[in-house]
Amino acid sequence: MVKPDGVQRGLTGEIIQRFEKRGYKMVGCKMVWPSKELLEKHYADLSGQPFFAGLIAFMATGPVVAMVWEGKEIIKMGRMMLGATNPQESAPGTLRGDYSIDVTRNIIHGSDGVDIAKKEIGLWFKPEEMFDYKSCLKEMVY
Ligand code: RTP
Repeated sequence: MVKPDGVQRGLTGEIIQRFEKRGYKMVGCKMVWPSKELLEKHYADLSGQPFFAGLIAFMATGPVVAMVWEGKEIIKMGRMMLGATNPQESAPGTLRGDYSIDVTRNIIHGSDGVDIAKKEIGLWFKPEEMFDYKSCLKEMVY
C-alpha cells in the first residue's frame, strides 16, 4: 500500500514500476481514503503500541493506493524492496531507503506474511476487485 505521504509526493508510479520491472504481476489496485475504523482493523496488532494513535491519524490524512501483487516469493522479496521499517535503517536502493527519512512517513506498507496478506486483502478489496488474467510475465513468475 502506498501510504498518504507516498501518494502526495507523487511516488505511486515509481513504486508500481519497481514491482512491475522486477517481474511481479499486479492483480488488484485501488485508491482509497481510509476511515479510522478500517485503519484500526488493519493495524489491530499494533493497538498496544505508543505510536498507534499517531499512525492511525496520519494514515487517515489522505488517500492511499492499495495494491495486490503476485509472483515468486512476493512477501519476502517485496519486504526487501521496501527496506527496513525505520528509514534510518533502510538500505539505499530500497524504496524507504531511497525516498524516506521518518518512520511514520515511510511511504509504503507491505504485508509481512501470507496469512496477514489474506487478512489485509479481505479488508481492502472485494473479490470482484481482484483480477485473474494472463500476463506475459507468467513464465517468469511461476
Ligand atoms: P508495515 O507494516 O507498514 O510494512 O511496516 P512494518 O511491518 O515494517 O512495521 P510495523 O511494526 O508493522 O509498523 C507499522 C507502521 O507503524 C509505523 N511505526 N512507527 N516507533 C514508531 O514510531 C513506529 N514504529 C512503527 C511505521 O510507519 C510502520 O510502517
